[in-house]
Amino acid sequence: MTNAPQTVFLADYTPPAYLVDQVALTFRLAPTATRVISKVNFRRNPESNGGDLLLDGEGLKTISCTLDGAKATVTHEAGKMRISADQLPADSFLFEAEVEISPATNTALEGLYMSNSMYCTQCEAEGFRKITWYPDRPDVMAPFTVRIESEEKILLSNGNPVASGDGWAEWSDPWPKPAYLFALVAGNLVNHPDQLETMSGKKVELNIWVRPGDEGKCAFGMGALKQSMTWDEEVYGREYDLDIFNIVAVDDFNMGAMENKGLNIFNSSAVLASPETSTDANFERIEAIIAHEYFHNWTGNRITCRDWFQLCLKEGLTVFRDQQFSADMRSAPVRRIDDVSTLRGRQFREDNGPLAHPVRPESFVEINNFYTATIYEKGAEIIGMLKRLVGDDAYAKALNLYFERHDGEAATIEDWLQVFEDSTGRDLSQFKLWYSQAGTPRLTVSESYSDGTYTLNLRQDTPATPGQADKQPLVIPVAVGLLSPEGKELVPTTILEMTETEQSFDFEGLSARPVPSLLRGFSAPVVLIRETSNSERAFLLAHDTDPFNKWEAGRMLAKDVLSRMATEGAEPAPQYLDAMSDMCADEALDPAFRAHCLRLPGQDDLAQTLYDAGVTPDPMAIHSARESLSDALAAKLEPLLASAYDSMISEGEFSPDAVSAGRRAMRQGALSLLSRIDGGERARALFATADNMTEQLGALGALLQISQGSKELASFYQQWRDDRLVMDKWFMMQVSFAAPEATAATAARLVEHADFDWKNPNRVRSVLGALSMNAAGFHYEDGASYQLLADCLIRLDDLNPQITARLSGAFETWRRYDGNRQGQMRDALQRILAKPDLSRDATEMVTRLLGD
Ligand code: B3K
Ligand code: ZN
Repeated sequence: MTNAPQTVFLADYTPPAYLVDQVALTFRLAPTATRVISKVNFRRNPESNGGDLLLDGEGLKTISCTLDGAKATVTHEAGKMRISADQLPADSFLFEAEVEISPATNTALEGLYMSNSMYCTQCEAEGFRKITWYPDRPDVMAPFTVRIESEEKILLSNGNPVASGDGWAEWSDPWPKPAYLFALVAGNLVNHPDQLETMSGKKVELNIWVRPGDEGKCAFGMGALKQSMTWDEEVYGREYDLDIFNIVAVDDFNMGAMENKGLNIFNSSAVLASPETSTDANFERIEAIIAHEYFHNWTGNRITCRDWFQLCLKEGLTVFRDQQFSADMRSAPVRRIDDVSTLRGRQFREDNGPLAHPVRPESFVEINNFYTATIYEKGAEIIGMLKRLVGDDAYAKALNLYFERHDGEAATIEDWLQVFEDSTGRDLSQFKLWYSQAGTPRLTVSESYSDGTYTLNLRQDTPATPGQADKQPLVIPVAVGLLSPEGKELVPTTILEMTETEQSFDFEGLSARPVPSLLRGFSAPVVLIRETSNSERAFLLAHDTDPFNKWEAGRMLAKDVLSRMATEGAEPAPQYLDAMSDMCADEALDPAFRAHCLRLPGQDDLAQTLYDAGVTPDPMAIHSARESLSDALAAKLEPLLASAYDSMISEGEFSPDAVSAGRRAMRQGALSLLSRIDGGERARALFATADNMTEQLGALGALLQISQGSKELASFYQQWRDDRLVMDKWFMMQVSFAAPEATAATAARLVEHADFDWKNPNRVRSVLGALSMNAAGFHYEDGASYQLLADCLIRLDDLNPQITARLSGAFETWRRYDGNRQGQMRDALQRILAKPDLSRDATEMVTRLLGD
């Protein structure tokens, strides 16, 4: 059985026995019978003793297989082909194979597959083995040449175009790369062309390839690409290294996008944009993903990972780089707030549940299950901490050394840290624990003040996680500033470097007891615990000079108020409402920032906080508390909101820039609250006149949230039924805004809708992803959502294991809840596990979710 779970361990890593000098591939494309002819020049790895040649392959129909032209005798074992050492002609030899594959029936969207009659590939992590026999591991790097034979109009692969004729094209990629970066696209495509001159004066041809009809949605993405290329030159000194850079938009894609060398393949949702069809959030996400994939050219492609355990080497660093880019393009404080919110919402949740794993895991069954918030987001936070500890100049120096030393290599976390040790002289052995120790550290703070000296006492502990009972103290950079009781900055931001379990830090010569602003800019991915008062929080919301902590103070205040409302039936606290009123009225604050402050902490954030405090969270009580507090905010802030709604109106042509988007965000925040008072009058008017998706969808959401908008929903459908990406929004909105008791039924109805498509990951996510994110609806006590999700995942698993496994993460918080809900979620998981032939992906996830 090919799916028998086999665990791979980091400790078992051995270098490849054979390296590859050159690969030549020929593709004769046909929907159900594509021929792949490969010529691979192997050479024994001088660092290994040789031995048998082992090649990876999955679902291949092998037509022929030769060694230096002679038929090879092969044996097969668990997804591998073995050619015994005695058949291998010499230290270097040519392996040739011809195989047949069926892209049209490949619904897993891994390997070569078809999307809307177009051929495309996805090879990371281990998809190349579904294309042909090859050492499918990232430490085998080689230059590739590719010949595509097909009647399709446009034929693309990695590298530079070499030659083409009627029904064929040849590409050559001079840069050695692992197989996971291979890509091929063939289809009826049109391009949005442009070009860019690089820092050394080289002209690079740029293209975004789309289906006919989508040409008008490429300009924004192209702009983002050019900005990314220039930014990487200016900030990291990295220049692009081929004559051409192609991006292709694909409708059926398992994730956001893929950084294949010179041929990035994008989920159409992550590249196509227009004011009429995309929201401000879409524009921002597209800009970030284009940058992310482009930045991989150096952090991922030129320097890749030795093995998949090192995934954070490229992903953590590339996320960190795209976050820096977005901060430079937009408002840095608002970007930081968003990044931390994502981290807390996804990574903290993961780190506190059954799926917790180190940023560099030590074992896996299915590597696709490890493209997680921990590896991406916590991986990026580790880089941020490193930069904070060594300083900006030392960081820049270390990065230069990294590029110089490891260009063209498949590297490890040890290599990465060595570069920092060598260039700064710092010992990073304790810091390295961040890579191996899972779990979110708790940083408990107490303080004292006497005779002008203020002392901060810090204690760190990291809770046990699966397989890791005992934790060691980490290096934690704690950025601290002190404010005077009048709200003046007494001590500017200072980094306290914590290395022990308990440590104290003194600040001397103060004239009065200061108010501390701790963990400024969220200087480390930890949970801060400190006894404080809501007056102090309101004070910091009003006076903190650190924008992140200013926002954080408002969030903590809201969380305290909501917790009391959810558990003690408390009333909305006037203190919170007053603080919000002052904040909202402060015209000196960026509208985007104000919009962020107005948003209430999420349902899941509150559930985790209550759980941490030893209270079993009641999703319905949290939901009611959030509703009541929103009503109270609306009532208290009405005049301010009404004037913001009127004054933040955009004039002139729509522009997706950060300032315009910030004004729209504030206006939307106001609209959403005001609808609770005006019965949806403003929202209906806006919906009727909006000429951009941000406002149209915002108005629809404002109506749905007060259980109105059915007429608007119907007209939205009529207007957009032919636009797949907008229809995803139509599906998603209905589930996201469904009332708790109606959520499961809404989702159940939508998966039966004529426009629902089980084979399209975006459409599946728009219903099932939204179902799991509507926390009150997902956890509604009848358990209907749990059952529906289990039914859907059982159905989806045969089509797309990766998406099935990912969506099963909806159950990761099951242990937080009461016995009834726990039992229902456990039953749902067990039912999935019992499905005959459950994929390896889903088996691993569900097993981990259930735990021991
Ligand atoms: N490297 C890809 C992710 C591949 C996921 C494989 N299951 C996209 C990215 O991180 O840029
Ligand atoms: Zn990435």
